[in-house]
Amino acid sequence: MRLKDGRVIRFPAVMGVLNITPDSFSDGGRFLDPDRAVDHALAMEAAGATIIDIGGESTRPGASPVSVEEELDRVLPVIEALDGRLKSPISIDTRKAVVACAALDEGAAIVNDVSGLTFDPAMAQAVANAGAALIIMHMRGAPATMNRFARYRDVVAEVRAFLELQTGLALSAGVRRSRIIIDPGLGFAKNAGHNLELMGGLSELGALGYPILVGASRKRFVRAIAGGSENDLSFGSAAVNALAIAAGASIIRVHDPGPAVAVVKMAVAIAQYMRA
Ligand code: PMM
Repeated sequence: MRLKDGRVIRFPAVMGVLNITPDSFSDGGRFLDPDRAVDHALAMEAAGATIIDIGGESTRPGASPVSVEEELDRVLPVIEALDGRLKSPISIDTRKAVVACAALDEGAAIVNDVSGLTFDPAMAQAVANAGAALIIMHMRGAPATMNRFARYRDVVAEVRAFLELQTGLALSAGVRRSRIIIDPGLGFAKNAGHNLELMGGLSELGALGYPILVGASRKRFVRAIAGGSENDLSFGSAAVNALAIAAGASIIRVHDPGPAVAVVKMAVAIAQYMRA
């Protein structure tokens, strides 16, 4: 994918997660100090991440929203400090257009909207105006309430319909087709069974014609199925990531890019020989 500034992201890519929050699922509280956050972003790039996803609002189930000011205070100093030091593009993980615009002004190139353009009516236009890339993720409700909405008749079809609608919205606002990425939103208003069904139906989402991002790293369904020890979570997440790549995913979002790069290399090597 070619970004506005000419940088190219080669797929499949590993996106490293940097949550600057006190309460995120797996790395909450670790990177609230800007210097530590900057060091971690650089370390993830050195380990092979080619996108760094920076977020200042926790989206774990039940998390309470943070104000625009708080979110900006968390992410902007880090994005600013990374300017000129990080080669990889930064994606800003936010639902708010004001935060997205400020981050894009500081050099971020991608907006990762976990609400899939449902939270802030100004988001699609903001992304289009900046010429940024956009990740449209499926979610229902908000992190504080989403578990209530984990009811589907056909989760793959419903997620696909949502993504079709929201990518259409992005296109009408002027976001370039070649800069849109879709994401089934594993764990967002979905139970473990829904996540597995979505993994099984990734190729149906791929039929929409956009690159797919899969974020499974250390999520609750991995814990429920693979187990909760450090090793269980790492290897369980790696299994999801390998299968995602084999099913055609273009980006995996992970907390530990080093092993994920090896997973991608291996999965890509085998996927070229997979038979229908
Ligand atoms: N998951 C989380 C946060 N942001 N963004 C995208 N596009 N896809 C995801 O699956 C996703 C996301 C929650 O996980 P974290 O708290 O470990 O960052």
